[in-house]
Amino acid sequence: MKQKTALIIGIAGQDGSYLAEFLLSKNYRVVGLMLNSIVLSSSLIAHLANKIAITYGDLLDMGSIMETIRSYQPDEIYNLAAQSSPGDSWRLAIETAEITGVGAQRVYEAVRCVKPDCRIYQASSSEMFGTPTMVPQNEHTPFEPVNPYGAAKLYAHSMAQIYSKSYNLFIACGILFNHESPRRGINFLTQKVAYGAACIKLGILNSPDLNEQGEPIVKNGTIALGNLDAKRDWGFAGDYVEAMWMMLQHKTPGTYVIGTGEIRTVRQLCEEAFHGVGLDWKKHVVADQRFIRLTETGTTVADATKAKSELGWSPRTSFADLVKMMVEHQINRIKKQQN
Ligand code: GDR
Repeated sequence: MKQKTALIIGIAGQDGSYLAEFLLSKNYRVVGLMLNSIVLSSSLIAHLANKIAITYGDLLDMGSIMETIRSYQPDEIYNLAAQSSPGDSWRLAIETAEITGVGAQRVYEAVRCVKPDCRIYQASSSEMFGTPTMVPQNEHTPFEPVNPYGAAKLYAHSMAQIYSKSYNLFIACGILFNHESPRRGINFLTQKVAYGAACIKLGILNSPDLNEQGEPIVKNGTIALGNLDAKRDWGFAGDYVEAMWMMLQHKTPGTYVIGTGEIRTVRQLCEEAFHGVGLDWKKHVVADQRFIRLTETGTTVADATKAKSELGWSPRTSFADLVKMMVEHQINRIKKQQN
């Protein structure tokens, strides 16, 4: 069978790096598109550098996307690039619209013009549900985004349906709920908590890594967080990239909700992380108004029944194992830095 080529747009992010490893294990030729400001040797894909092809481009630059598709003739494209922080999306509202929203449309346009038989995976998000009236959410739950990020993702999601129907393109959308890993960016909640618990366990009471406000994430032995009552469905990113691939192997393009179906609060996350290293989270976590969002997303939890029945996908990693993996990774990382 002919070797397939996959283009991963946003390969240097958490999901891109796991997906690249997964596709290599499936014998794909993997091409990664990334921003030229990213330093490959210190990126999340440094260990894959001699196994993949790297090209530089930007979702803001239609020419770079078209040229990449023309040169590599991919069978599958995974669009994972975005301004991916809902919390930052008020401050970066226009950039979020341009990259996360219209950027995805540029990919659909480029495929339409250059290689219309190429299958596209679009990373949609549970943030499109905003304040959902139904809990849990499935593919029929109405969308009601509450931040610029959710609105931009919804634009990209709607355009995927329109391009699919109007031009007969194969565009599958995964509505992914929160997915985390040791490769998560430091300003996302789970990594902030994992890093904080690891520092305090190792006796570091003022950390070198800084939070969204430019202050040490651990300051005088405590970490400052926003809304401790927020509820989320947290899964492992490594499990979720397999669902992306499965969507593109299905006979027809569809939309699939991907999540664990388990709901936890920020407090429960803190408890799990600190308890795992023998600490009481209540002594080390403080609520700080500065991290509260202008509008908080409602209770998002996935009903992934369709993905299970149509694709055969289910999450494999438990919440406890995910948190343990992240805290242990941070402990090892900090110890290495100390040596
Ligand atoms: P989210 O992820 O916005 O859900 O988007 P994040 O980890 O930033 O927030 C999760 C929840 O934790 C609450 N929270 C805090 N969040 C951050 N970052 N920092 C804090 O100090 C803090 N305190 C409480 C937040 O209010 C929120 O409720 C992620 C991203 O990966 C998106 O790209 C993706 O689409 C969605 O998940 C599904």
